[in-house]
Amino acid sequence: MTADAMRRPSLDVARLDALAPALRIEVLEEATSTNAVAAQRARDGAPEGLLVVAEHQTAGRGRLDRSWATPPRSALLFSLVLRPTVPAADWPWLPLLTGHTVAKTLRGAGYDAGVKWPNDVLLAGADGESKKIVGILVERVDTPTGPAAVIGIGLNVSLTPEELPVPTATSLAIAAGHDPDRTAVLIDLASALVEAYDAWQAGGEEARDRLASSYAAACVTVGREVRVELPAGDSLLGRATGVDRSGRLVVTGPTGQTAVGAGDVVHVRATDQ
Ligand code: BT5
Repeated sequence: MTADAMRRPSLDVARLDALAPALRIEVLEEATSTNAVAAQRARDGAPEGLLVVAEHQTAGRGRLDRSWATPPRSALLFSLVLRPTVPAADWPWLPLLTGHTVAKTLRGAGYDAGVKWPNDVLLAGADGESKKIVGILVERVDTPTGPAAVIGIGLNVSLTPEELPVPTATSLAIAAGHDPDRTAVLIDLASALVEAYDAWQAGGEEARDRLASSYAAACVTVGREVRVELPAGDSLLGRATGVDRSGRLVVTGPTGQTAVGAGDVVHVRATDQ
């Protein structure tokens, strides 16, 4: 690691014991992608609750072959192995549950965070423009003991304005004016995720209804005029009017209502700003 990277403190691994026994933590100085490592561990039999954390990623992944980049020790980069028992039809809610929980946790810590459908977490800037602070990549992995889900989260913590990989990004430090303690933020986020996931899994139909209404109420995309860019290069224009029972965004336009799933969308852009 370069001298520049060393100026930032590493995670305090001893304090992460606070997450046991619900989670088993593996902290790596460097990984290609924590999602790739967690997926391999799941294929090798890792049980639910393995949390792979990296101080740096050399091949951080976004959706659709896009990349995720942050300087060493400037971010929280982690992937959680889950083995959900909910019906397969409810799996698409995992990314939404994750984004919703992360946004709520950041709001609890005083940040003006919101979730953009399906699962980008944005912070409102002083100029009123929202910027991306968290990226979430949920992948399904087939393993010898059944399908697993890998929940990958990248949160920009101490990046300076010069270090942001794209102009649409921001960091907690830029918003707060000081560097937050990464270890404390990781403990808060990981415990909130475990709690929300357990309640959703154990709560049956009622908990899933609750998530659907609480997510739709919190999602900053609902109520906006949007352009949804589709993989074939065409796009859908209309007002985002809700989120259906499958977690799809409902867009109401001149030709009626269309529901789009997260997997079918390249970008969603608000057009009413
Ligand atoms: C995402 O993809 O937002 C999901 C990113 C998930 C990253 C985590 S890190 C831990 C785990 N291990 C992995 O390998 N991945 C997960 P997407 O919606 O496709 O957005 C990717 C786009 O975000 C890029 O094309 C850039 O424009 C932008 N981007 C890249 N790095 C960023 C950053 N640090 N902050 C904000 N935006 C970024």
